[in-house]
Amino acid sequence: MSIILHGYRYSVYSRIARMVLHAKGLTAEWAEIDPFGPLPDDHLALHPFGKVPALEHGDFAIYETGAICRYLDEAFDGPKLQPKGPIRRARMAQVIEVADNYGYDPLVRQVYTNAVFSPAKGYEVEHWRIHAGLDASRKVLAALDRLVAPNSAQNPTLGDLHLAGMIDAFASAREGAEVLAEYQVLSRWWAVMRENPSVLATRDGLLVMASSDSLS
Ligand SMILES: N[C@@H](CCC(=O)N[C@@H](CS)C(=O)NCC(=O)O)C(=O)O
Repeated sequence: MSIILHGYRYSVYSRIARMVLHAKGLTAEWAEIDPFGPLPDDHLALHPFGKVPALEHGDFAIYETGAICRYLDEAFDGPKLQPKGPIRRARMAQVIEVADNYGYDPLVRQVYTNAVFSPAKGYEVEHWRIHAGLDASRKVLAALDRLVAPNSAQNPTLGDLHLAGMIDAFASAREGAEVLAEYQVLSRWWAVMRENPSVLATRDGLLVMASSDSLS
């Protein structure tokens, strides 16, 4: 049965699903969909909230990145990406929830989109959003600094891969990298995670900051 991943090349969440596919040694057909453009009915049938990613595996279809990744881990052979034991498993789930509910907006939508993505694409930049995102990121990074186990990057879980997608986007903005460096556990974790094969294999959608770009 084939796997189809419906995603957008620049989407951090689609990249998280790609990282998990890579870590599991799976290949999937890629169906490109820009969730910010007009959406065809067949995508809305797969994802009623009109976002990406969505995954099909034979007759089974699922959306929401956390659920997709858990399905891939449990339905297929390959390295197990969820720790055993209730405490480590709960901690992993907590990292994913913190990243989704408190991290994505400041780290990705505010800082990465406005400091890196929009300038690279020639879109209008809302500078105030970069400042607001950097401010809001501190509380999230401080919380993650207490939750992430630095040595978990050696054998990454779904939580490490999920968070890596957001941290990579954030740290690709110079100002984001500077703020991240203030958090020692997270920085040590990221120093290992950024070299992870699944992180490296999926960096193609991440745009880079031009050296002339700066905050103003
Ligand atoms: N809760 C969703 C969030 C997915 C999401 O926000 N995806 C972004 C791209 S990274 C998207 O489709 N945005 C389109 C929009 O917000 O209209 C998940 O976990 O999959």
